[in-house]
Amino acid sequence: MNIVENFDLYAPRLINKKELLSAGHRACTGCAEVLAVRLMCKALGENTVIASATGCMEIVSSMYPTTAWEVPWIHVAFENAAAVAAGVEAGLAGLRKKGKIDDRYIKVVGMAGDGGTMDIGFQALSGAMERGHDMLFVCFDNEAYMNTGIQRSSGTPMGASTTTAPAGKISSGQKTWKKNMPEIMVAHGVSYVATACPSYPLDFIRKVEKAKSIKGPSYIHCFSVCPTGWRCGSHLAIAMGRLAVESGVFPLYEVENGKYKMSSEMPKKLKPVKDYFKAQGRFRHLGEEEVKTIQHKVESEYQKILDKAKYLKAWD
Ligand SMILES: Cc1ncc(C[n+]2csc(CCOP(=O)(O)OP(=O)(O)O)c2C)c(N)n1
Ligand code: SF4
Ligand SMILES: [Mg+2]
Repeated sequence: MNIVENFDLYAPRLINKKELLSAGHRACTGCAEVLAVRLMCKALGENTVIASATGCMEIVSSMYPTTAWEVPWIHVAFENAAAVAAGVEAGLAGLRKKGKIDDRYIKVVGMAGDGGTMDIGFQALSGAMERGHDMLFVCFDNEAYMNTGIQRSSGTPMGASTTTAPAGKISSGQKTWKKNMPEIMVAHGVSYVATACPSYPLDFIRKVEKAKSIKGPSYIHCFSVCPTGWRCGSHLAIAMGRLAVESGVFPLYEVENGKYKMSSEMPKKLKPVKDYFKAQGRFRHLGEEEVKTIQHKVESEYQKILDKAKYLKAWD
């Protein structure tokens, strides 16, 4: 039977049709981050409690007096999503022990942007992961502080122009390499760490389902294309995510109990980074030499992951 022609027959087995982030939110047109949140909710299902830091996904989903959330959802400060999620998890465990709630498994999830994860929320996340809470944390990385006006974060890639690291006569945008957050989580001994991108929805859902099944801490780093902040067409969000993966800028892989595995979505041969840069205004000022330096860095970082997963060099 042809899966494409008989999609309706197969789709229910692949994707939960129920929307737990409803339509009517206020995300920008073409926002890949809100698509990722939708997919995450589908994979998690109803027995979920989410603690969400201040950031785009909070701003667009909970404008008073409305909400797009169909699961229990707590809006917390910019810096403490992981601490609140850890507290909810401990509270639920206590209530269960006292027989005050039923035995149903409830997944507790903390979520934040790159700023709320890698910068100001880092301490809370590090503590929650180190204490081994039974929770998932998802970083929605759009590579800057977007909802407050595109300020740089430690997730902003080298060379990208932002309002606080602008490209101009005396500066060429971001001056530092992107913080490697998935590797920092691996170093915490987190049971399951994965990178994911909504341009690959089935891979994305599979990874969230996997994290849900893990008893203990898990972490997903989600590449979230932001057409507004990256200055690319809103129709390009899915293509941009694919190019980031295909060029090795954002490799898809997972680490289960320290064991690395490349995702099958990774191509045998990487595309040049300049193909990924081309349609984005934030990289438009970069010269040939700067792009070359970034290309080298991308290749060497990618090779490190391949080595850990014992793969051959992808561009050989
Ligand atoms: C202590 C504190 N400092 C600053 C702010 C203002 N603020 C709210 S969200 C935000 C940036 C969020 O960036 P990120 O976590 O990357 O999420 P995004 O908006 O990109 O989704 C800032 C600076 C705040 N709420 N609290
Ligand atoms: S600013 Fe970017 S991440 Fe935020 S809602 Fe708009 S497109 Fe999405
Ligand atoms: Mg951000």
